[in-house]
Amino acid sequence: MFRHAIVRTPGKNFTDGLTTVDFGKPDFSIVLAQHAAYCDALEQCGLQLVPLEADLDHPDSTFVEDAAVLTKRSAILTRPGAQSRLGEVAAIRETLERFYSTIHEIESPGTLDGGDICEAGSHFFLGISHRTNEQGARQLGEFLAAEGYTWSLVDIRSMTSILHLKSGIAYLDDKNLVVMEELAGRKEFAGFDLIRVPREESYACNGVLVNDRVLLPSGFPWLNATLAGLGYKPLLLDVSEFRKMDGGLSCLSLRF
Ligand code: CIR
Repeated sequence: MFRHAIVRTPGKNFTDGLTTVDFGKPDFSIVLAQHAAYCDALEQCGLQLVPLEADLDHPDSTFVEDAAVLTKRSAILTRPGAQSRLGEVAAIRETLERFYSTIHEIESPGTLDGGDICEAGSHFFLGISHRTNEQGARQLGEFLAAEGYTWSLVDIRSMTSILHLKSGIAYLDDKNLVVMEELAGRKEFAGFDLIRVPREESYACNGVLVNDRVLLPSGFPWLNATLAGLGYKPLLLDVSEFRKMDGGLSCLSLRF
């Protein structure tokens, strides 16, 4: 069970952040409304919010997930792969120090974005992307192994359709792994029960299980119906404005 979620209000320069997609410029008033609805949904799932104020020095800082990886026993501060995001980690450190007595960090030349890290029960998938390099992933792997987790690398550098590994996969529970069609054939996922998402709904792979609900982006009826059919309880949220900046549901919070 998660009890808390760190979230950060988007700053008014949110649209100056990084993006690789061409879906137009986010409308800031809708950004704020969608973020508020996201926070309400987390509360509805039973979480207590740890809200951080907008950080105008870092336009992408509302995507708090990229700055840390959290396990049951420790927090691992990342070293984001985009230069403009490196400074986001300091504030997340201060916040996590209130909750964790063990804090590790990824060190240079390692780089790592939390969006590349997918916890799947006692195993972690570590994405190697244009943000997370092998040194960063292996440093994280050592911290995880010391806590008894297993891990494996999933190289997504040849894919142009996703920024982070978790843009294309989401672990639910009981070995159920939501996976975009392009990744479904990867041998790394053998042993898991794959929910293969058709190409037209790939974006919906960035869902997140929060206690008894699965947060899913609205507008993807196949995955919504499929998860409901498996007994999950989807909670649909419109994140259109975050999608324009390569973001989604998982990256907007750090849950623990
Ligand atoms: C970035 O490019 O870093 C942000 N605009 C989006 C980060 C999304 N984070 C995530 O998927 N974990």
